[in-house]
Amino acid sequence: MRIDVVTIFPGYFDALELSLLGKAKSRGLIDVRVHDLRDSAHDKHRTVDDTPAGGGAGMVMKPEPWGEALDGILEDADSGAGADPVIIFPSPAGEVFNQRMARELAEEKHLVFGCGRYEGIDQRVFDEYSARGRVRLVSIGDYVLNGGEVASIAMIEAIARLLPGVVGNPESLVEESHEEDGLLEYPSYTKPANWREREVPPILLSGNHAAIAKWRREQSIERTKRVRPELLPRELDEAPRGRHAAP
Ligand code: 6GU
Repeated sequence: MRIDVVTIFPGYFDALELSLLGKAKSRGLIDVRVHDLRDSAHDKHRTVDDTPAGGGAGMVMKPEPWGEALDGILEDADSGAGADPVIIFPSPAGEVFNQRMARELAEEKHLVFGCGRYEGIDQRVFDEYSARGRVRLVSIGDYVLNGGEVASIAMIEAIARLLPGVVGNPESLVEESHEEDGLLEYPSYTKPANWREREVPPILLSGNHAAIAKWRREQSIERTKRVRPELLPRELDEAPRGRHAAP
C-alpha cells in the first residue's frame, strides 16, 4: 500500500519508523511518503494560512498550496500504480473512524492524508478533490486535537496492521476488541500465577480449553455491557434498550 501524507509538521511522522510499522516500511509492505505543505507555498514566508473570510478567530489554510501538493501526488499516482487514491482529510467534523473503516481502507492501494491545522482548510479544497475523486472527512473521536497529524498516525497504524504480513501472527488480529463479534476483548494474564497476592483466574491454568473459551466469552460480554453497552449485539442483550417490560 502506498500512503502519502501532506502536513506542515513532517516530524510527527517520524513515529512511523518505530516498531511494527517501521518494520513494515523497511520490508516494503507500506510505502509512506511525507510531504511538507510549505514546499508548495512560494512567497517569501512560505505562507500556508490566512484570516477567515467573513471574519472570526483563528486562521484558515489557503487553497493554493493544497492544490499544488495534492495535484503533484495525484499526477504521480496516475503515472505510477494506476490506483485511484482515497484522499482522507482528518477533521473533528468528519465521519467517525472505526474498525470497519480501517478494514475498508486496508483494501485500497493508495491513501492520501491531508493534515489540516488551525481552524481548518478552505472548503474549496474538499470541493475540488471531491469532484475529481474519492474524498473522506474523518474524525477519530469526539474531542478536539490541534491538527490532523496525530489522527492520521492513529488511522495509518490501524489500517497498516491489517495488511498481510505486517502483524507477525494473523491470529492476533481476529480475537481482539472490535473484530469478529464486536465485543470488547477479555482480560489477559501471564506468569507468575501469583503476583502481590493476586491470582491468575484458576480456570486459565486448568488446561480445559472449552471451559477457558467459555470463560473468556463471558468476560467479554460482561465487560462490554459494563463499559460499552451500545456495542452489545442485540442477541446478547437480555433487556433491549428502548423497550420496556409490560407493566
Ligand atoms: Cl481527525 N482532527 C482534529 N483536529 N481533531 C480531532 C480529530 C481530527 N478527530 C478527533 N478530534
